Amino acid sequence: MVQEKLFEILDNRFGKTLKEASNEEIYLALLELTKNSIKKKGKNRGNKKLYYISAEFLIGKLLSNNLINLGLYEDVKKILSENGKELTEIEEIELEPSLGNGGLGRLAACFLDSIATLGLNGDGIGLNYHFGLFKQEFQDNKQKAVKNPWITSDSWLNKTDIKFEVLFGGFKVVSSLYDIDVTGYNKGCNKLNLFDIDTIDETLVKDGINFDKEEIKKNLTLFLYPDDSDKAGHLLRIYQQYFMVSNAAQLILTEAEENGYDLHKLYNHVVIQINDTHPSMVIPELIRLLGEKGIEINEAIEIVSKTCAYTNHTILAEALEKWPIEYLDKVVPQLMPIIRELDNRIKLKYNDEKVQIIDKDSRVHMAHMDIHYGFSVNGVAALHTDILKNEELKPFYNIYPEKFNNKTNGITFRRWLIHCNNELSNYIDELIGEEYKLDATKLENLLKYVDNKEVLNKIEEIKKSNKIELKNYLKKTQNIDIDENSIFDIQIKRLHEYKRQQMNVLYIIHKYLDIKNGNIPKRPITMIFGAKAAPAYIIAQDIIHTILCLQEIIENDSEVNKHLKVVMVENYNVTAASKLIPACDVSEQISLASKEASGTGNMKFMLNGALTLGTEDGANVEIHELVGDDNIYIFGESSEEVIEHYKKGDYVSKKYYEKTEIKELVDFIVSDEMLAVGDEENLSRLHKELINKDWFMTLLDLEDYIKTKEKVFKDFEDRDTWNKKVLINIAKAGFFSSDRTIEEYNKEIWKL
Ligand code: 26V
Repeated sequence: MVQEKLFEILDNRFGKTLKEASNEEIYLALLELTKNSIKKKGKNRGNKKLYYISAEFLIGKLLSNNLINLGLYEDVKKILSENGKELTEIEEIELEPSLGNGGLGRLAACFLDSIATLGLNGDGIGLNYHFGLFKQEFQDNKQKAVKNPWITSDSWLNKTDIKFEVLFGGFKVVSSLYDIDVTGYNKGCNKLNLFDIDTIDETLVKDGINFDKEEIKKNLTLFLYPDDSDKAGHLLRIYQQYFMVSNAAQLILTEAEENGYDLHKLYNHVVIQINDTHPSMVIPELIRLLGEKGIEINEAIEIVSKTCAYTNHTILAEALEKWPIEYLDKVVPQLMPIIRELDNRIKLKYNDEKVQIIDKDSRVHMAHMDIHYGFSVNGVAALHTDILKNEELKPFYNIYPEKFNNKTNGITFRRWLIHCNNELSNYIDELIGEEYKLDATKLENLLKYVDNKEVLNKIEEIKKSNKIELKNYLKKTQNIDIDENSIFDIQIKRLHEYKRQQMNVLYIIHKYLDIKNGNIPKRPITMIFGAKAAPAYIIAQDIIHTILCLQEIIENDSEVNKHLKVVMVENYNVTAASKLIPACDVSEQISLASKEASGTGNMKFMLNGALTLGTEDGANVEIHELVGDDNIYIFGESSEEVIEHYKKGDYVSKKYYEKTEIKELVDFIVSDEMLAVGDEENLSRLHKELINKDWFMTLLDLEDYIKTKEKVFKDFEDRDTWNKKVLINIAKAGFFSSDRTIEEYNKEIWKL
């Protein structure tokens, strides 16, 4: 069946057989075949619909995932290989959209997969950024950001004829709606709706990612998170956010009216999940639009409050959006009277400055609006939700204890096991059947093999073959050679000081100096990083520079390079993640306790049989509980201790720096070796930062980190015991299926 269809498309479009067709032609044919097969699948329906509004959807490439979800993957793979073609090579033709930044955007993509898989009626709403976040290149040991175009004439993107008008202060734009089909595994489809405008001018982008930020009609959807280090950048983000939510609100009301729903009872038919604060203006916008339809303000506020739910993804103060009234007055003057009214009601009721929407500096706290005027507030891991309740959002929790709830994040196993580690998932099928694909907790059936030497060896063999695949991938993409017999230790995530890549850097320096002193590790170690840094985040750029300099020094040191290798993967994205994760031995999850809301990479690594080296932070806490002390490596101060340090202001990095062992490592950053390959400005800025500030307490946990990591590497040598730990991690990963997370959202929040 599939074979005939594929042959037919190739013949009709290109007049070629599969054997004759190029990879590009095969990709286009598979795109058509997949889209046809999606059309035949029904759309998930229901009397109530979820709208998941998010500034980010980090969907990754879609071909293989859609094939898996449609049940065509194995057939297509086989047909291709019978004709001398490789699906993995066809996959390379597809461009990866970078419509997301990190965890928050990837979570939204996993959620769409699970919502569709569970047959739930729910669509995503976001923006169609032409150049996404940015593409990372390395030049002179530094990150260079360039545009990442991904929209091609034949793609997953469908243009609809839906258009809305969006009014900004002083001018109006007309939107166009595009959509991408979201295929559920075995079940019906949903949509990811992406709004855009037709007047975008891609030629505005000249050097790198710089463009004229004032020309809103031409630049509105060029980039995600355009550099917001200045006022024009902030204003552009508000334009984007309002454009997203005004379109969302209009789409929601249009669909409700088409379905004949009573707008007075909108909450019986619609639920809106506000993904972090970027879509928060949907609250005043919906109130405004209901007002235009003749619903008076008290009722409109009540309707909207029963319709909207908010997810918090971070406790970092700088990421909690507070927009100056002056900016909102300029961009969305029609919303300000409503926001003022919402704030007045709170000020009349509560005499506590901490819960006001508009503060004394005339800034609008978006999260505060969400909490007061939404019916649910959730954190993304148990510890994170506890911190929200007891620390960050405590005054709100005191007012609305019933609104607060936890939804521990999850990942879709279709992408993060079946696709990225097909060999392992096929082997798991053999061992315990396929039930786990729809009920992930069934992975626990693997536990009966914990002492089965044959199974453990096979799992080790699969890991080895994934390591070889990664080796080939890095050779091809970056011309870097790595040794598959070394330990692969991987830290991949956005670059941020709280995630403490710089602590890992200090470990590498420790190891480098140790090897120089003649302490040769039993087995070579490959330390792999992948991370993009926000272009305006200076210290993050400095950390990337430091990693790249270390990579160069170690590579060129013949005494050391046999035992230690540093690799910084260029342009870390979903595609790279799917090569890196299955090949990993040690998963670095080393954020300062209390700061990582959840993490989801930690779950992907666990599922693919890497052991976690981590702090008691985010979902690491839950991983620890699931696998037990023997199957994870935990170090560092607890979140309670860290929070105490912040309260007392008693962490002084200099005190730690003065210890000789630590001083030596920190000072290496500005050593002659480093200065010979690096830039003094960057290196000494990081050096000073660590000694004089170190806001995220790198030096606090450094010694414990080094000690624990040494134990990890030592334990790796006992292959049987290690493999047993690996198996236990895989078996216990079922809890982190996003199907479980979405079932909880639906049962406790959405009630679809
Ligand atoms: C905020 C800002 C504000 C400044 C401009 C750039 C920017 C970009 C993104 C954000 C939102 C950050 C929130 C976020 O990504 N949180 C992550 O969410 C994941 C999914 O819940 C979670 O696993 C990660 O721990 C959390 O950091």
